[in-house]
Amino acid sequence: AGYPEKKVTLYMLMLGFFALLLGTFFGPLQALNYGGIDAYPLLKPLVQSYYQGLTLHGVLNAIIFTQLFAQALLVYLPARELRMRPNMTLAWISWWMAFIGLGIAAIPLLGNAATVLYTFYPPLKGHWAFYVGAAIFVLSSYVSIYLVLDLWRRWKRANPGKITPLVTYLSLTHWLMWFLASLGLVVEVAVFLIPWSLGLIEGVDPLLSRTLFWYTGHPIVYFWLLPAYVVAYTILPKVAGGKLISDPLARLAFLLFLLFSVPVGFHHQFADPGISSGWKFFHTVLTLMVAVPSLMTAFTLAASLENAGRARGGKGLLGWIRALPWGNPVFLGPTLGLISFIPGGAGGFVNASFPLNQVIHNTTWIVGHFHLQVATMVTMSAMGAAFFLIPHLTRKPLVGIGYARASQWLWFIGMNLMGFALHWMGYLGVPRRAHISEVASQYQGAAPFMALNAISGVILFVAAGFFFYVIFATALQNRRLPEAQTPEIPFTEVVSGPEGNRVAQLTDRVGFWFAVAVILIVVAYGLPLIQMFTSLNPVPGMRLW
Ligand code: HAS
Repeated sequence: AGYPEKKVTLYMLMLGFFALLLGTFFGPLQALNYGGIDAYPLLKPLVQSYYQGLTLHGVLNAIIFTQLFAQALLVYLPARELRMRPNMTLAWISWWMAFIGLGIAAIPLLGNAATVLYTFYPPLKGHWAFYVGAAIFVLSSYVSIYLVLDLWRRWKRANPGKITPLVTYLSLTHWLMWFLASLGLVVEVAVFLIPWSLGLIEGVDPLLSRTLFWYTGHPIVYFWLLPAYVVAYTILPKVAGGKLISDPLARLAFLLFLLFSVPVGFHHQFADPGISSGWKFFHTVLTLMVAVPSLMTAFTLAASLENAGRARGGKGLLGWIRALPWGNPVFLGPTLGLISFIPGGAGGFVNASFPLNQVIHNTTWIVGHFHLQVATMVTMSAMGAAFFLIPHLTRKPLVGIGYARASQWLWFIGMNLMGFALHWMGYLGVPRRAHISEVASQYQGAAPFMALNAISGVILFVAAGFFFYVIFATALQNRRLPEAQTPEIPFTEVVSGPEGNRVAQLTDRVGFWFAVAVILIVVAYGLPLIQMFTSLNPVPGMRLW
């Protein structure tokens, strides 16, 4: 009763998982399509086409679920850590904006009037209600940004000179990064797509729209990733039975994300004419920079897990791995996610390299990449978090721990098989986003991988069934523990803390680093955008500008 913010957090979380439930439903249909089986006619008249299903799948899973998870987790955790209450009126306003925005966007999506895929590239045009709903939904995240900024400022005022506590620091940098990152999408939708879909302007420039989209579209993947990293850095080591090795390294990784997440979008546009090779190369270099904090994360987390395994009595070179709590679903989600993130990240380097990208661009390779990244790493971390968050928020103990465990192993196996199959199919030239079922057999050599992809779709269907059973049965049961037995949030302790640490002190100058991030963006995007807006140099060439 003493924590009204629990309710709004639960509502955010459950709305997100509800979106994931609907969106996930289409995944196996997508996988079957590549296996040569078109199941979409069975859904008529509810769903008209493969492309409508794909749009629902992408929007609900990648855009809606991920944002709601961030809004639930990264407002609540800092509030808990600082022992402060977020502004409750605004917290509810953010939930209502998300809910109403989603509702408005859902009407054209379900009515097949916004079958524009989750990237909604012009000249594909959706109904105006889709863009307006999406805008309201995204703007609700601005309220979350304000909530965390406000918590942090109040805490700083009460604790002058002290270093921001870890979870709050990580959440704050995540939200500041998102503020900078989201501006491209906001401009694209508000200035171009809404007026265009209402008939107020005649047309839009596809290159400019794609550039604005990818300005947001790459950092958005870190907006999805960082909540999972917060779970991995600040919860997982404790759940594993150990401590986080280094608090300052975690801060440094998030600071690098603030600096380097945004100015990289051209790596999605290597194949676009109208952007010079020089700028594409510049963004390639920055893309490799933004992989550095993930490589640091791999080191810090592997060392922290080793610390945990040894604390649990694990011996020898690899014995510590066996000693980890492989039966605990809260551990399984983020850990299996991280393991999948290794091949996913390696594939990212292939994507980012200018020449190699030509081989795999617009093939199912990309789909394999992001299913390991967002559908495995991010989603499994959210699932693991749900297994402790829902009992914590509701005082209702987890129902069906065996199903919870099985859901994580099956999700991991299904996604990795699928990731493998999709990468290989892409390498053989199978296009992504293709209603391919009737001609699937014509792709020489791809048949075994297509079959594997379809099988993994079925495994994932079972995994999803188990997972949603656990969380909805937990949340909807009548049993409630007494107040005194409320499960605590397993915040981790650290081996080396921020006190007296120069790196931690430097990273805490948040205003300064925010300004540096702005400068980097202006350098990486300023001139190309001015050129596009003014059409001064529409011809691609080798020169930088
Ligand atoms: Fe990506 C396309 C490059 C990361 C998502 N990416 C996409 C798309 C999505 C996406 C959705 O350069 C498709 C968009 C569309 O529809 O067109 N991506 C990268 C690079 C990285 C990367 C270099 N991507 C992500 C993340 C995503 C995501 C994260 C979602 C959350 N991506 C690209 C490029 C394209 C692209 C091109 C465009 C391609 C094209 O042609 O269209 C890097 O940030 C990856 C760094 C990751 C690592 C891995 C570190 C490993 C860790 C785990 C350690 C494990 C431990 C466990 C500790 C370096 C941290 C140990 C456990 C024990 C038990 C021992």
